[in-house]
Amino acid sequence: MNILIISTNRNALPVPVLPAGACMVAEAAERAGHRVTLLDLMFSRDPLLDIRRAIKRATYDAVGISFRNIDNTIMDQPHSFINELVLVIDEVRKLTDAPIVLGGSALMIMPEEILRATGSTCAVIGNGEVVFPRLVEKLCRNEPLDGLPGVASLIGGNYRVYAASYGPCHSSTRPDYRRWLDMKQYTSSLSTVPVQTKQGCPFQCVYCTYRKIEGSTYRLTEPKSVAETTHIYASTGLQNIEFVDNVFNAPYEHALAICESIIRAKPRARIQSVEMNPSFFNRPLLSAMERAGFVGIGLTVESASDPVLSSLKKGFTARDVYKAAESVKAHQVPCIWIFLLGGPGETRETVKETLRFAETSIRPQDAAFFNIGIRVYPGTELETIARAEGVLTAPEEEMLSPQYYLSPEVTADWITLRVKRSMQNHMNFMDGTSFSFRYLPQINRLGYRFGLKTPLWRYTRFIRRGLRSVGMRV
Ligand code: B12
Repeated sequence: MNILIISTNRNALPVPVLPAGACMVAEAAERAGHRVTLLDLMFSRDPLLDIRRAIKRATYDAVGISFRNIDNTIMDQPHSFINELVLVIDEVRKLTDAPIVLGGSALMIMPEEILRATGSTCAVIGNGEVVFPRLVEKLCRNEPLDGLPGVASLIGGNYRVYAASYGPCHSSTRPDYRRWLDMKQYTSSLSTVPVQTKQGCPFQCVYCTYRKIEGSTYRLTEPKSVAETTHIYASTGLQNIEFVDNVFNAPYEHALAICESIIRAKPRARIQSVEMNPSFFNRPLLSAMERAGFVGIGLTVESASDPVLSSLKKGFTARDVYKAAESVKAHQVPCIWIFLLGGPGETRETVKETLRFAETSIRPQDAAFFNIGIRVYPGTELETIARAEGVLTAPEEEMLSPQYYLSPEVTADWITLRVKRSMQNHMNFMDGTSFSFRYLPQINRLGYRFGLKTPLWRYTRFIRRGLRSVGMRV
């Protein structure tokens, strides 16, 4: 069969990300004997024209659509990507009768709402590379989809989902990105090459969608295979690798074993992971990470205040956050600290507590990112809390448009003011406005041209100073 896969993500903030999932699905469909074309819209100047050209070039039996982001999750500058998706699907439908299958992380968060919003009938929940090849066979033979795990359908207004299909971790398949994507564009935008060392997330954070996307039990990739993948990418010129796990350092032993395998394999890779949990974080792990070639890490702590950490169900305490800072200080590797202010239980006092931590414990050469307000997704515990507190009144079907939780004890203006005040004295601090700063793509490209290496957030204090010297209020 002849299959077209379209990766719809065009968001270049804070950096363009490679459509790893779409590439994996494309390769899996090819292994199943199909002919596959992948159209990546990331750098397209005219996406609808490119779609028209691609579809006129061949007759397709099925079209897969990859949808990564519903919105940018930045409360004071919200941007939804749903309309772009609707335009893409409408265009495809005008040009071909081939069945359309939706997939991607955003799709899995709100499959029914997205099927309804786009007038589509079929989507994949779980590992696309396992489900998609089976699904297209059935679609093309006009067989009923009943009972196919990992398929959601909306037929005659009735939504049905057959149990999600979470297969074994797929990172042993390593997409040949150079074959599918314009890697020159990604490299010169300082994008990193995504690699998953595991799937599944057993943590219970009240706001999170990861369990919905990847399931709640770990499927670990063999450390040796992760090291091999890293080696293969690095030796073909793709040195900037990012481990895109939900949490890289849990299970702790797995993270350690990966570092040890990489140390043995000696790839010339520059590795990052910005999803680390302070509970499983110590100096032996950091030493191993440094020896393995980590050039940037991120601690997603969200808060440094116990009442907030407890109501977010983060599973660690402010003491763990302070301890993690001590470990970071004893090492060289640059670290970005990620905070989420305004969650349940947040008060002026708890915000001050978190900012006090950031101001006193984060090294000037590191960075901090403060997000204000938490995107609420249907089915999460945060949705229940938000409804009980009267913070959220929109019905579930309207939650595709960005809905945010903010603790009734604080206002967005007050938190923003406090964060901005802190940013005045700490040039290495950023807020949502910095992350959605519209010149970021140009800054990334300029950085690349001047030979700067990713992660660019290492240079936050210099970039902010530079931009302020030309009158920008960043
Ligand atoms: C790592 C990560 C990042 C890294 C990416 C680094 C990199 N080099 O790729 C960074 C930190 C840069 C990042 C940034 C952002 N991220 Co992010 N990120 C993730 C995370 C944790 C993993 C993504 C990943 O690579 N997965 C591995 C790949 C292989 O999986 P996949 O792409 O989902 O593909 C599988 C399936 O989706 C499916 N599939 C995919 N395509 C297709 C197509 C078809 C046809 C089919 C059938 C199936 C299918 O099969 C694939 C293989 O199994 C996810 C959460 C998650 N667990 O998914 C959030 C997530 C995708 N991010 C999210 C967001 C919001 C963002 C930002 C907008 C945040 C911000 N304000 O800046 C930016 C956007 C960046 C951009 N340019 O688009 C949200 C999106 C939800 C939403 N609200 O829209 C998520 C889901 C997290 C969340 N909040 O719930 N992110």
